[in-house]
Amino acid sequence: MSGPVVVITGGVGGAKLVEGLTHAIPHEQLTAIVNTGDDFEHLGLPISPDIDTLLYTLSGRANASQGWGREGESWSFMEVVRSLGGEDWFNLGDGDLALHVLRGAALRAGQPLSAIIRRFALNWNLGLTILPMSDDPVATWIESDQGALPFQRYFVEHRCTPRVSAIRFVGAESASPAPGVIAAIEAAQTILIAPSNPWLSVDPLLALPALRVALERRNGPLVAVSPLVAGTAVKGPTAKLMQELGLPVNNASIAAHYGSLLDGLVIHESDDAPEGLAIARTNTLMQTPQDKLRVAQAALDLARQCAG
Ligand code: FO1
Repeated sequence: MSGPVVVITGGVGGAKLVEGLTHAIPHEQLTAIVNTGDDFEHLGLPISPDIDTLLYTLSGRANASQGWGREGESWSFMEVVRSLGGEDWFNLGDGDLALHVLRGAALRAGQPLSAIIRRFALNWNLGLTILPMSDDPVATWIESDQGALPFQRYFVEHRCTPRVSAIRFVGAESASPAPGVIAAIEAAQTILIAPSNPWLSVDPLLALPALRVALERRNGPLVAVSPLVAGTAVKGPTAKLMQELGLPVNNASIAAHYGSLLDGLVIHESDDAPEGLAIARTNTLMQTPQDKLRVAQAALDLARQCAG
């Protein structure tokens, strides 16, 4: 696959596929469009978890076992916050703090998020293009049996225990795709959806009208990697969420969720194959660099097969 590749990603699983793709194709051919629905302001600081997880993962700084934040992080800031009775349900590591402080200063100086992230990626020598889905605020809200919760309160404070009845993306209707997002989609020979939670990490992007239309209009292959491994989610609330939404926890539900957008689905070798679209099977568990490269290659190969 020689042409440009766009990968739509959010969360930890998504970052792993993007890392695999950076070893499968030249960096200048790869654009990651990242979910910002998880973003929020905490202690006056702008937090962009899915972007930061990608920056850490691709720069080799990520705490892989934790799934977020930095390896070898120190926590002096949080110790003092706690001692002063500050909010401590959301942990900001001392190194992580630098991203939020610099991002906040740049945003207050009027720089768009996309320009800030481009500069961060450049300073960490990341050759691929990383685009937030939008420079406008979009906030994922969870309707649950504990009431309406902003995403991080659901995910971190309540540890995904509330029972979810609906998910809303406040601001999506009026948010514009970030500069370069539509152009990247239109120029892409291949578009991949990473093994991110479809309802929480991919839907915020699909809720941006102009982004969804751009995906529907292009006729190149669009392939997703299922977030389910051996019939459940590797990490995070995907399986629990699907049950709460009344959906069978299987790849047929994943395929149905993306509907006509999808040409192919990469599924775990032992899982069910949904009808009506091209399927590739591999071990989709990504723990080692070899795993990530294998899954990236499987997705690119399936896209090539779908392109005919
Ligand atoms: N997740 C947690 O479970 N606990 C935390 O204290 C926490 C802090 C945190 C700080 C910065 C950041 O970028 C991510 C952080 N996360 C934390 C993970 C975050 O909630 C998730 O990465 C995404 O929002 C879901 O994909």
